Amino acid sequence: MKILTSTILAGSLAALPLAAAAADSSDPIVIPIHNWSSQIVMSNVVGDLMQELGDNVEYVTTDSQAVYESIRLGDVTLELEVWEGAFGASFRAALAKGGIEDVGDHDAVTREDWWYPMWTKEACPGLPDWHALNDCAKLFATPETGDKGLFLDGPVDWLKHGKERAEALGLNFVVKNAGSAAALWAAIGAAEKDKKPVLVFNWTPNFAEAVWPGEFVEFPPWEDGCDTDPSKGPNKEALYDCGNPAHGYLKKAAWEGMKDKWPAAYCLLKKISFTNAQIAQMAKLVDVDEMEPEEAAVEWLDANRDVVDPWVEACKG
Ligand code: TMO
Repeated sequence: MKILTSTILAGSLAALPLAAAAADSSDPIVIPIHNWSSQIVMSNVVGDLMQELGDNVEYVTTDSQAVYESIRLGDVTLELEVWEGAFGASFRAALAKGGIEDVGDHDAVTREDWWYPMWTKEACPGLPDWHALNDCAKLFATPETGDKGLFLDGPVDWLKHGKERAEALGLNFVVKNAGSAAALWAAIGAAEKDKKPVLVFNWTPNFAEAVWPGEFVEFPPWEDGCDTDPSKGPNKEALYDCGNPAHGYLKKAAWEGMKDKWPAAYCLLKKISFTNAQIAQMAKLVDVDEMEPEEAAVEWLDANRDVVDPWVEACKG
């Protein structure tokens, strides 16, 4: 009798893992696409891998701040590039409300801030210290900015608070938002011919670092709360008087329901971790080699099967 019971028990236990390892839902995994190249290529790379796992995938173009609310509500399934500088605040706000999950960090270390190509420093040798900016402001002037310098910030949805920062630190600069990432590269390219000083928003990892050696302006270092507590940073009455984090994270995020609805794809998302070099390469295939993002993803995957195959193998149902 005892033997019989344990046999039945062992049999039912053995059957459990099979029952528990439910297949991924056939509903499409919704992957958001934003307005910078590495994110678009990476989203296609990971979407292709999820299809290799048998999943259906759908891409939607979304605002890069509003996406965190969409993930929380389950309308979008995941986000592959949560940059601390640009999206930390929106991500934290969504986490606090619930429904979204931190799925861990990429290996990559990120920075997003005011940046110049190296020839700029010949005209303004006090850089990268931000204190040098005001003495050099006229070097960055354009017909529209008069005596003030021009800082070309990123597109508005990256929420860099450039205007607030210029104000908080008393910078003699006009801050304009670029309409697209391409407008930033065009501004650097136009300045390159005559080695004209130029100050634009840039980030790493990116293709740009291999094309134009350059540096970030060293602003007062980021302190947690610099965007919510005026007492942080050197100006005790203003927010945004700090640089963005100089060693920022790059995270992955998911809707909380993803792990149960698409366990294999979730397993893959957890394992994914790209390096600075891998992400810069994704951007280069589009911004330098002028491939379409979908082709760039296929090309990148072909060259990096050794990186991704162990993740896919480990997550196959
Ligand atoms: C969000 N970005 C990486 C372009 O700064």
